[in-house]
Amino acid sequence: MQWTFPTTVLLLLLLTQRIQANFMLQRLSNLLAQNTVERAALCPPLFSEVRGRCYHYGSFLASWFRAAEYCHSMGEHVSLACVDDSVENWAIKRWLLFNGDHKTGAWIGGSDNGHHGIWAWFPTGQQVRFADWGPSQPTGGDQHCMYIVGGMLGYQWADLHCDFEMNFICEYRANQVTPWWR
Ligand SMILES: [Ca+2]
Repeated sequence: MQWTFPTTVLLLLLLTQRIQANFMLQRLSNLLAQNTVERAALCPPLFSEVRGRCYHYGSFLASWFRAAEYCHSMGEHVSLACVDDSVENWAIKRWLLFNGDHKTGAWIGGSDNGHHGIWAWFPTGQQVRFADWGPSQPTGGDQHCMYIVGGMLGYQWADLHCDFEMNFICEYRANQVTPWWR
């Protein structure tokens, strides 16, 4: 094979990108490992460590607001769970599959109360960026509270009337984020 100039440049470019990607992956996995160790040690009693975060499964039925109040009563920095990204979403789904009640859903911290159609995480005020709405969800209308659908429906998200009573998920330190600005 003739090593023409463009071929050599292309090969060098590919090689550089591969080295960079490997380096970034290594750094990311180091960071995740560090984070997991640090946070795991910080889970308070009654909370389960799930991929470096701490959750409590509220196994009695409550409205969304009552569930939020119960989470707050568990201590400082505890609120309804906020699902920040697909990694956390998958971790929670898997955890629910083994630890949740399949006959009911689980409230989480998303709501469009008072700003209909704009979903935000109530514990943090951050708008919902990553989302995992189930088919035809959110319904809208007078359904303003977010939950993870239970059973065999894939644990995707849906909205429902906030006064419906179901199980819920509290998260420790869900609200430790950068303050948002309008
Ligand atoms: Ca709905």
